[in-house]
Order: sequence, then C-alpha cells, then structure tokens
Amino acid sequence: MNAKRRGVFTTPAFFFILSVPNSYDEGSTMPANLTPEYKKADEQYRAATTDEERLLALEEMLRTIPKHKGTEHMQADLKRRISKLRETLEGRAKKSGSRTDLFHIPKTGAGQVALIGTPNSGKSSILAALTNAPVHVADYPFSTDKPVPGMALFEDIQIQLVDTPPITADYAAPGQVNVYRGADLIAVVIDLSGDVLEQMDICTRYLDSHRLILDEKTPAFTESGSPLGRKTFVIATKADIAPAGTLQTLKELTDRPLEFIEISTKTGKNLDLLRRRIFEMLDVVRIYAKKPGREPDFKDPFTLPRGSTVMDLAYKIHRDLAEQLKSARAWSAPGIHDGQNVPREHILSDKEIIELHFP
Ligand SMILES: Nc1nc2c(ncn2[C@@H]2O[C@H](COP(=O)(O)OP(=O)(O)O)[C@@H](O)[C@H]2O)c(=O)[nH]1
Ligand SMILES: [Mg+2]
Repeated sequence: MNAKRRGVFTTPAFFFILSVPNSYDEGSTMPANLTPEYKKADEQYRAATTDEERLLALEEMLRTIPKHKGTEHMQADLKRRISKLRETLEGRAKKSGSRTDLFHIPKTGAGQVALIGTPNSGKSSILAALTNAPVHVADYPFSTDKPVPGMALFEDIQIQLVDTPPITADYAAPGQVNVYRGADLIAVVIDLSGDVLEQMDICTRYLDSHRLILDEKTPAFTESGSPLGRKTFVIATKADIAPAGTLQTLKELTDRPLEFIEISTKTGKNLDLLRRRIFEMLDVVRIYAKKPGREPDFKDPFTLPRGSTVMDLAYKIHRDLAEQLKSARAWSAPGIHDGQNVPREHILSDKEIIELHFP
C-alpha cells in the first residue's frame, strides 16, 4: 500500500492532474507557491468519492494553504465550501439518527483515552491486553468499524480506553473525530515493525487537521480561547518484533514534544508502565471519602482533576448539601495531615482521606 501511495505522487499522471485548471481560482492560474501538502490534499479532493472524504480533503486544503494575500480568495472559497458541505452532512446525519451517536462514547471511570492508528497498528490488541472489552484482533485491516470502549484497571481505579476504526492517509470514518474530541487523552498507536514515519505522519496530519493535538508546540484553541486539543502521546507497540533502533529513529524524526511509551502486547513489556503513565497524564487525584466515626472507603475512590479542593469534593459527593459543609478533616502522608481540620479551599492530594462534616 505504501509503495502504491507514493507511486501516485511520482507518476506523470499526477503532474497532469496538477496542470489542469484549478477549480478554486475561477479562471486565473493556480498560485505557484502552494505547498506539496496542499497539492496532496487537492489531489485527495479530486479522488474523493464521498462527501465525507471531500470534507476531510477540503479541511486539509484549508489547513495547508499558505496564508497570505495572494491566497485570500482561495481561503474564503474553501471556508465557504467546507461550511456548506458540513451543513449537508449534518443534515444527513440528523435524518439517519444514529450515525453521529455511534461516535459518542459516554465517559465512565477516572478518564477516557482514545486510541488512534492506521490499520493493523495494534490498537485492538492494546484493548485486549489491558481491558475486558470484546475487541477483535485480526491481521487484516478494518476489523473495527465503530469505537469500542473497555475499562483498564490501574491500582484501585478504572480508566476507560476506546478502540477506534483505523484511519488511512485519505480516510477516516465520518464522525470519528468526535471520539477524539470527547476524550481526555489521545494515544497515537504506532506499529514499530511497520513504516513508523508514515504512520506517524498520517495520524498527526489527521489530528492536526482537526486541531486536536494539544502540546507546547501547537496549542489549539477555539476563537473564544478555550482549548480544543487533547493531550496526546504515542504508544509504540510490537516492540518484540521491531528492528533495533526504530523507536529512536521515530523519536528523532518526530518534530513534536510527544511522549513515547514502548510496549509489546505479546510479551507484556511496559504494560504496567503504560497504565501508570496514563493515570499520571490524566492528572487526577484519588480521594477516599470517610464518614465521621467510620472507616474510609478504600474500594471506590472519587477521582477529581488535580488542583480540586475540599469544596469540589463536597459538590461531587452531595451536590445539594455542599454549601452547608461545616468542616473537613484530612489524612494524607503521615505527619502532614493526620486528621486535622482543613479549610474548604484545601487542595486535595492523591490518596488523601477526607472526612466531611455536614450539620
Ligand atoms: N508481535 C506482535 N504482534 C502484535 C502486537 N500487537 C498486535 N500484534 C498483531 O498485529 C496484528 C494487528 O493487531 P490489531 O490489534 O488487530 O491491530 P488494529 O487493526 O490496530 O486493531 C495482529 O495480528 C496482532 O496479533 C505485539 O505487541 N507484538
Ligand atoms: Mg482493530
């Protein structure tokens, strides 16, 4: 498949396609300084057979078009066509009902991690190794056609992992982006025994085209300033059959500050580390609630975003009673909080025991 894709861009036919009049410039010639990425997206647009594919291609064209005066007209034209096509697709989705719901996975547990990857990268195997989800592992592509959630145990909490349909250079299921938008973390799954750079390129391009990667390099925000992206990291899998040095090469050639976790679902390598790092990246704290005069509930901790206070916990436990909270006691590391009173603004730490007093 790789060879075939590359072939598209080296055959004379490709140059022929580029030299035909462009549909965006209404008669004038195509600006000469368009990037190869833009030209590729333009090519994908022409090759698209469905409106979903057309939309992805148009979004990619808008993302990659050089932003300067000479392309203003084309940019405006692209925006107009994108919003028109979105309206058409949304109208269709509403009519057919379930289509968009398929890609909404209700959150449960301490956090939700969506896996993204090309066909056969090893996504379903990760779900199978870490959760009890009924996923299908197969050595042929496209074995997963809708997202499948599963719960992974980390110490005393559950974390939700979501397997998703594979993406390719020119296709992702319509609506699939909603799974990644809805997640707390995005895990890019890379098969270390395959063409790692191509896989990385396909996944980051897709995520970037939807402004989904949130890292120091490319923070993604909406017009109103709220973050649109999700913290993203890489699970480099099939370490057991990877040629030596592959991960190092991938790290060196990936021009982004992403964390890489090397695993194998066959040998179990680093699966514990993966669970721990996911927990740490979710940035939540576990709190054992305690009723006065009773033992703490160690079985089912509450999880709250790091930085949450006693008052946030009170709201989580008793929404209606929270405002009447009289006092609270905390037990954390021995010698730090050994049952003394803490104020409402007390910032919770992981594994803290909190006793709330209501009138
Ligand atoms: N050797 C090895 N094979 C793996 C590993 N993970 C997955 N595979 C194999 O890779 C193929 C594709 O895996 P699957 O999880 O179905 O990939 P998906 O298409 O991304 O869901 C299957 O044949 C798996 O047995 C691994 O860590 N090591
Ligand atoms: Mg699969």
